[in-house]
Amino acid sequence: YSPVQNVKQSCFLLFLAMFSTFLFHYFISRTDVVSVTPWLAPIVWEGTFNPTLLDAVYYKKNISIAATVFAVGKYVMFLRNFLETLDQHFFAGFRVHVYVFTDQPKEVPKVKMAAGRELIVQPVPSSNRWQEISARRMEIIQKLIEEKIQNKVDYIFCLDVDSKFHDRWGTESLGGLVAVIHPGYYKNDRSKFPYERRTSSRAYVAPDEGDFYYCGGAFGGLIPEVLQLAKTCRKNFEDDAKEGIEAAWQEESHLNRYMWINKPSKVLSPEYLWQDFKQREAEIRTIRFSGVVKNYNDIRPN
Ligand code: UD2
Repeated sequence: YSPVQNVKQSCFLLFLAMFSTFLFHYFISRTDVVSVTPWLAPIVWEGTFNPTLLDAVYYKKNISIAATVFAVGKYVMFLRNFLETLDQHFFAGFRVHVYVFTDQPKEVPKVKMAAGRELIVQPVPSSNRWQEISARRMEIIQKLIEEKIQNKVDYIFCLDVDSKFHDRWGTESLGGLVAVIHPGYYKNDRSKFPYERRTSSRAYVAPDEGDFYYCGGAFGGLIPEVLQLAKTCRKNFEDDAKEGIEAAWQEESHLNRYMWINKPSKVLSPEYLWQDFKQREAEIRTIRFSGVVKNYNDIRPN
């Protein structure tokens, strides 16, 4: 070897090492956000996982996933966009069963799903109180799991219909119990979270308690874990109702209480439920799923 060639080769290797470190830090690890909870559950952000590797792991397991969505009253108008974008981005390439609960089965758009994916429409009663529609979801999810899907699917995600997908939501989101950090409060101190603060409610969370404020509009996990969550939230909601109490944010308040006691094993960043009316922040490198802008007065029954 000539000394010049040696120096050239060392420089090249040094450049390669520096470049791969840069790539790793930029694409695989994040230093601008918290990516693990104090109980060592991952917090999933773009750049903290390798999608190809994860998909390969789960393809081998031949998993199937259920998604539930409710479209009661005027909310049927959101279904087409929700379903079309779900088919494109939600567990693309995996077996997915989408359960649509509605009071108007004939109005459900006939969206053609990709191979291996199915759309199942289930009738539910209408209601003239939006709070009841939102809250009764836990009861219906409990029944769906117990009566239909317990031995059929591995994971379930329960999603708000007034939303759409924009980017991958896939195997990186899988876990025993999965919660999504609410985009409205992720920068706030926990004393500011809109938990139920009345001690008389079963959803009560004290000012010095709580980890994150989670969304009611997206949660999931393994079937037995979500069954336990749905059963508990439903019972607490109903027991509160018998005493004339409705938690501040209905089932979202009960879900937050549940997640404080039963820590989620995976936490999804606000990329997994952004709100279209909010300006995108620097740490949000991608928006995977977001709530569309809506006028409550036009669409809610009360
Ligand atoms: C928040 C939560 C929502 C729920 C609610 C509780 C997010 C992004 N959203 O949203 O999940 O916890 O607070 O108050 O975390 N629905 C109907 N018909 C109706 C009313 C509601 O089908 O007339 C269904 C529909 O699937 C909708 C969901 O219930 O997506 C939640 O209702 P919302 O979107 O009006 O609640 P919102 O935006 O206050």
